[in-house]
Amino acid sequence: MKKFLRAAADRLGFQKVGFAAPGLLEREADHLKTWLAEGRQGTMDWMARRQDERTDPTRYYPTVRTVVSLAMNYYVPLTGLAGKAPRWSNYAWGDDYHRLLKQRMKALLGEVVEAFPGTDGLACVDTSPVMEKVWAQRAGLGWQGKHTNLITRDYGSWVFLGELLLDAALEPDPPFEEDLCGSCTACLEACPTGALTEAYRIDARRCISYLTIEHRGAFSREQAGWLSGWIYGCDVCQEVCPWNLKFAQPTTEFAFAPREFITAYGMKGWEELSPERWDDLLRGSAARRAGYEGLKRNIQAVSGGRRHPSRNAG
Ligand code: B12
Ligand code: SF4
Ligand code: SF4
Repeated sequence: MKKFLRAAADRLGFQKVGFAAPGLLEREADHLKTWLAEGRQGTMDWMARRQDERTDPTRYYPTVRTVVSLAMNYYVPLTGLAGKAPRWSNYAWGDDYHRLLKQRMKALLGEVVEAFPGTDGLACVDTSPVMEKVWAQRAGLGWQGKHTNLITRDYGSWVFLGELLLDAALEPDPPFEEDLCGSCTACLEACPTGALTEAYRIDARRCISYLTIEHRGAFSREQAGWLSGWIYGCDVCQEVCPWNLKFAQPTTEFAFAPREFITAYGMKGWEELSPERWDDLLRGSAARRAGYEGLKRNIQAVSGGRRHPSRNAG
């Protein structure tokens, strides 16, 4: 079944696949608890819910016997755009990855069920209570870098993660035990807001990605000054990572190609965005997550031109 899954995942456009035995994530549950107790999740209240399920897939999907971890490369080499406002993160240039990965994983599950009758499973991408980076590391796909993202040796960190929770017990792959960050601290130094408070620890409340995508409500003056030109997401800590500089490979997934208006719109175009135009332009895009009001708020903060005074502006 592992061989079958590997071949089918490859055919469906996943670059990496690995297998891990489900169970309680003791150490990570402690980290999550501390993170929440410190309020680092900001307004993401959903991160505090279903903690028992998030830290143990057998609580979420009791029949799970194997976590199949999958990664898909989404990198589009357009970093020339970086550095100039308005900035838009690579992961949201094309079609919504949630939908694309879910469809592919459901197809993968369908193939397994057909080939191995009696097997069942569940496809998870991002929104399920599953600690995806942790499972990817356990399944041998890569390691969690100091910027907290999962880095692979062959594609860097520009990969989306998803899991198939399978009810069939398969031999686990060796976990990725090395930490290949070594003495590098490039991401910690480059983060414009100091959101990476220490290696491997993020304070989402200061993270531009959180502020522009997940934060609900208006910005305080201080928050508005932190965006450093980004109106949707932030890639600074990934752009400076030597593993990305050396190993990033262009995606072959057409659906992730940038929508032209995102790369072509200047600040003025964004400032004039109406709700109708927003609805039209961002149909099927992950960037709908912030809502029209959220995106307008981000645009206003960036066009105000304020930058965080005490840090590298990215
Ligand atoms: C919440 C969330 C966010 C939040 C918080 C980010 C975060 N690092 O948690 C915000 C909104 C800021 C965010 C931003 C982004 N996200 Co996000 N996010 C998630 C989500 C839903 C949950 C992550 C989580 O569990 N956080 C809880 C905290 C506690 O975990 P953590 O920071 O990873 O900390 C771990 C370790 O660092 C360590 N740790 C913590 N404290 C300590 C202390 C010590 C001493 C040590 C040694 C270790 C340690 O333990 C923790 C548990 O393993 C996942 C999807 C999922 N279901 O898993 C996507 C996910 C992580 N996001 C993703 C992406 C793409 C992004 C962005 C790149 C998007 C963008 N361009 O704007 C940014 C990256 C920002 C960054 N530097 O992390 C991808 C990452 C893919 C990858 N290759 O890793 C995921 C996996 C979604 C997906 N399906 O692909 N995200
Ligand atoms: S996404 Fe941006 S703000 Fe968030 S930790 Fe990385 S560099 Fe810092
Ligand atoms: S920039 Fe350096 S420290 Fe940060 S994740 Fe990449 S290799 Fe690790």
